[in-house]
Amino acid sequence: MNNDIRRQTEKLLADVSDRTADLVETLAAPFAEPVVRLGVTGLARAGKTVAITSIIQNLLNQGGLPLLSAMGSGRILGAHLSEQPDLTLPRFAFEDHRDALLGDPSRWPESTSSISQFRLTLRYRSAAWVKRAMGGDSLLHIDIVDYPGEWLLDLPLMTLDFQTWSRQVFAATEQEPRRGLAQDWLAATREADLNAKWDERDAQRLHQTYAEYLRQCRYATRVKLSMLQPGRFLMPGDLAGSPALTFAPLPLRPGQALKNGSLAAGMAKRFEDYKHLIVWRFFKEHFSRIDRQLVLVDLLGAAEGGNIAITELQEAMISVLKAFKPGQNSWLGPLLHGKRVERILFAATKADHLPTSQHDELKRLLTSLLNEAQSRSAVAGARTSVMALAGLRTTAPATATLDGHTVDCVSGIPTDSDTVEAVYPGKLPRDLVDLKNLAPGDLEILSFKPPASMEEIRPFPHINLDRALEELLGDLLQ
Ligand SMILES: Nc1nc2c(ncn2[C@@H]2O[C@H](COP(=O)(O)OP(=O)(O)OP(=O)(O)O)[C@@H](O)[C@H]2O)c(=O)[nH]1
Ligand SMILES: [Mg+2]
Repeated sequence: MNNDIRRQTEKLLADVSDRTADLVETLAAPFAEPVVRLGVTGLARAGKTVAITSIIQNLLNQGGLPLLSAMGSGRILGAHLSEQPDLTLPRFAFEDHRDALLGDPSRWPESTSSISQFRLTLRYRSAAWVKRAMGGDSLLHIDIVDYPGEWLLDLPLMTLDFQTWSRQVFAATEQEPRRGLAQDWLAATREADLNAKWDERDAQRLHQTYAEYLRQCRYATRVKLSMLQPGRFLMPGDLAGSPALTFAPLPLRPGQALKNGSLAAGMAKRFEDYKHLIVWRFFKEHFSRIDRQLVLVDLLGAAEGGNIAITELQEAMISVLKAFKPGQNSWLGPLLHGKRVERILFAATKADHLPTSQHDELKRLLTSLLNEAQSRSAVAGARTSVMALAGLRTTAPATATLDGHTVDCVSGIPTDSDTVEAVYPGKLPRDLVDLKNLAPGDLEILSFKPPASMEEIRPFPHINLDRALEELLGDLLQ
């Protein structure tokens, strides 16, 4: 069977089995305990792990979430950890991440490069007397799914062929900072003979130098680029080293014919395999089942990277928004069977780097970034909101005198220090254009250590985590 027919057949069979599963789920729904699948995503280092750890810690140890209305009004009767429903998915390592934060010295959790899941069950008293009269206390299972935002950025690849995608990747290296960061990969590509017979080691060498270039684009100091495809190259999960990830773009023209059995033809095949075996499956098996979505956006991090970093963040948001607008996407729409994410919250993370007086500004800037992105990609049907958030508040308000004026600061323990310091981060501009054109040093976003005084049995300090939960889940706890 040739590859295309095999793929079509697999998709058809998967579709039939999906529809059967949907039907069974619908028939069983009135008897099942309510479950909500809450996706938490964001690009690398956006703050997903910290936010989820804090959500779980604060729900388990009630008291720190007064603006979650069910909590504030005392209707949450208890929270406990339950067995997650998908036993083949990695479990979100809540206890490890929490213990890292509680350690002495306290550490930020390790970076995670894959999807994971966690089930937390809330027992609550409904606000509606009819519901109370009928069944006493109610249960809500919250299945939190942590997945890399990079995987959503693979969406546009599905409609591109290898040559066109390659052309786009090479065109991007004509500008700094990509040009400088791409030098080793471009040199390796120049040495490669595209018509030479396929050899796995050539593919590995090109893949490794290309993946390293992507890592530099994300992690090098003050770069913070976002449009880094394929997403799995940065966040491979358990697929690191697999053939489906062993490819790299090549200097080709759109429509250029590729010699059978050559390096170029082999790379093009791997690209197609990646799309169909990995991207398609992620959207089908995981993305399609999400009910509510928290998208964490490190706008302050991008601001450090300047104009290009913010422009790329905006492009990334366009891709993310398109994933939530499946109707306009020829392959994604049918795969979701009409199911939609019902609520999406975009949160500007690490708001504790700024004094409280600037949180509205941060929210406003993220709103304009999204509005510009949305005008090109409106989200139909989903309730969308925006806020400033910190999964873990590491700073306290402070003031200082600067050039004879009192300015709002934050005080915390900077990563490279052991003592509490008051830091003036600068002032966020009101406008996105001004944010893109900040001069180096206008905004000085220091990293802080986690606060030292946290305890296992107490809620963690945060900013707006309760507002975020109310926005995402409040209606389900009525
Ligand atoms: N001050 C502050 N820093 C934060 C907060 N959340 C995350 N950070 C910082 O951002 C880093 C990354 O946070 P993570 O939660 O690991 O981010 P992630 O999105 O899970 O990152 P990956 O797993 O690498 O994709 C942390 O190590 C902290 O330095 C926050 O609420 N406040
Ligand atoms: Mg993580």
